Amino acid sequence: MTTRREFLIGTGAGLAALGAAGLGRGQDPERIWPTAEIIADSLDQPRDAPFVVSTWNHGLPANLAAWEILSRGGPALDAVESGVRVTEADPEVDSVGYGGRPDREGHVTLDACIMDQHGNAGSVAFLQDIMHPISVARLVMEKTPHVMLVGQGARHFAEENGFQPRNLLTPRAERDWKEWLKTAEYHPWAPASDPSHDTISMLAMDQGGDLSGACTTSGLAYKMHGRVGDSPIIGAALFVDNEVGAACATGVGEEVMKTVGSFLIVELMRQGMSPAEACHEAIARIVRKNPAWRDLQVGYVAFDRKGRIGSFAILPGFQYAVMDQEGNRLVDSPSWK
Ligand code: SD4
Repeated sequence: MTTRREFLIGTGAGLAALGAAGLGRGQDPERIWPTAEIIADSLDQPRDAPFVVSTWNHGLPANLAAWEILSRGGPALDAVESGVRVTEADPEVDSVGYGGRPDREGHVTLDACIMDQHGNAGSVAFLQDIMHPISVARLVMEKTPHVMLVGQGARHFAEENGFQPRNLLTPRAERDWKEWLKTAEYHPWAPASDPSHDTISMLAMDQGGDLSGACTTSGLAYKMHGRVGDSPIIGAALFVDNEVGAACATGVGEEVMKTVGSFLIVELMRQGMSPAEACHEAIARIVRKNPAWRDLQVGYVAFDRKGRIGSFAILPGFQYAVMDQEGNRLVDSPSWK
């Protein structure tokens, strides 16, 4: 395995990364580079398009739907929309779309965004009763002069465009919510006991080399009514720049928003960092500022134009799914802790 020292000495990118990370006086360099795995990660090698990357293990079936489009030369934008629609429609996934956990008042409220190779973006937040917020976000991008619609306005727009409203609160989610109400203890920052179910963020490069991304979620379980997380915020949960690469997030949205994580990662890649290094630095920004970081989970995954993929999380347990010519597989992310 490459050691940290070999890496830093052996690659210009490593040195550039250390410089860009801006090691301050008194900062412990071991905390800036806590593991060697980020460098040893074999996904940090160039790969041919097309490929698709998505968060958590529900990314595996979502990738398959995206691959159906990518493998026949279809656009990355269609691929990411179709991919995450699989998760939105799955009642077993309790953190996205239908079957998502409600807020503390029992309402399932959804956030989503999408971004294409031209830098166009669309987003919906606090949307209720619509199964596929990602498709509404795409229509906001394509049919309106705006980027974001929220709440009732987003719902009216969806209905005007043929989306049928339906109750998204499944009996299972309702039962769990009623159980939660008995204590109503709210620890949104605590890592989920089952970390395999969370927001889906997906990034793809198509055969033509164009990039797109999508992100969709029901947000933090039992959140305050009206709370919106990072998932519909362009630059926070998702950012795509066709010249550089793409990045996306999962986890405690407040931390991602405060550090504008995905935009930061893409900009760090533009300055020469690898995707793994850039994800690591975005996590470092959270850890350095928030003394409570041990109780927070945030995970980032990103790729650059060469097809190098990288990730980093605050806590162990974050996984992402990658599909390319080699197949569809789940990858353990390195983490700070
Ligand atoms: C949010 N980022 O609403 C979402 C939740 C999430 O993995 O991603 N969980 O803050």
